[in-house]
Amino acid sequence: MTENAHTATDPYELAKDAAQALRSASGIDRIDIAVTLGSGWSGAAELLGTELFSAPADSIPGFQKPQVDGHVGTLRIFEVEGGARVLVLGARTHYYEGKGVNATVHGVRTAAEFGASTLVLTNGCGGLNEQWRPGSPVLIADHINFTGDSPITGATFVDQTDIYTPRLREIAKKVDSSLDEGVYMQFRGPFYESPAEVHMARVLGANLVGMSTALEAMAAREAGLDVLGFSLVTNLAAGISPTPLNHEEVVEAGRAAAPRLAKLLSDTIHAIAKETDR
Ligand code: 8IG
Repeated sequence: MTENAHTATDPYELAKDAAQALRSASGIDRIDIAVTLGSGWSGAAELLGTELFSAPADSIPGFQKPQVDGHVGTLRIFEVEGGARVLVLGARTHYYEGKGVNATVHGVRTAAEFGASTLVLTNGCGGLNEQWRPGSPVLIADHINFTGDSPITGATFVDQTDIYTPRLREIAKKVDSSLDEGVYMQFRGPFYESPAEVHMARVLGANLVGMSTALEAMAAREAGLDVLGFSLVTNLAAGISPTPLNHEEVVEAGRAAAPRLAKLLSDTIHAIAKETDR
């Protein structure tokens, strides 16, 4: 076991180091809820409550600069009404970046080490159900991890029944009774699926396709967290729409949906906080 926060090689030790670094930097000894902001969902942070802390992600052990846009995500802690503390993970390392599965679930493990009991995962993804117009939020009921990889290793037989906690899904549906549920299939990306692959996803029982979330939910489950997942259908998956989707239309649909998504996510987190013992 290492004493140096920057040299832990075991991914679980690195998450402990990261949680300790967050404690020292923020003066906050533990959080209650963590939320990962996927594309389309970032507006929720401003609605959560009082910001107690903010830091560039790469100032904390194990969080990395994304290789592409060079934009460093931010780690923030908010106090919501009632006193619960929410860690907002504005940085996500995607599996397709090639840094390994441990890097992709580091934020999840750090949240668990920092005391969280609940993790809310959000993403932008492709939808297979034609009723889900671009801009529609969908609750994740279950997933298919199609990456061929796992954050869980060794003889650790983690139960994935109810991996997306039914109690939390009920809370979300109370916040918005029009929410549909879907099955999310994580591909390794970074390519979008071919129409035949989207057809395969449907045959296998999925109706949401994306490049995150399943591996993170697995790591959360291993760490004993309750998990809630929201997808934003940003586009109809390849081959579902007879006409290829116009990129500007997709961007515009996301922009138009942003206020609703922010409110849905923030209201759901507030409702979860109310039912979380501190
Ligand atoms: I936004 O259609 C977004 N992310 N795999 N497929 C996959 N990921 C996505 C998609 C999609 N749209």
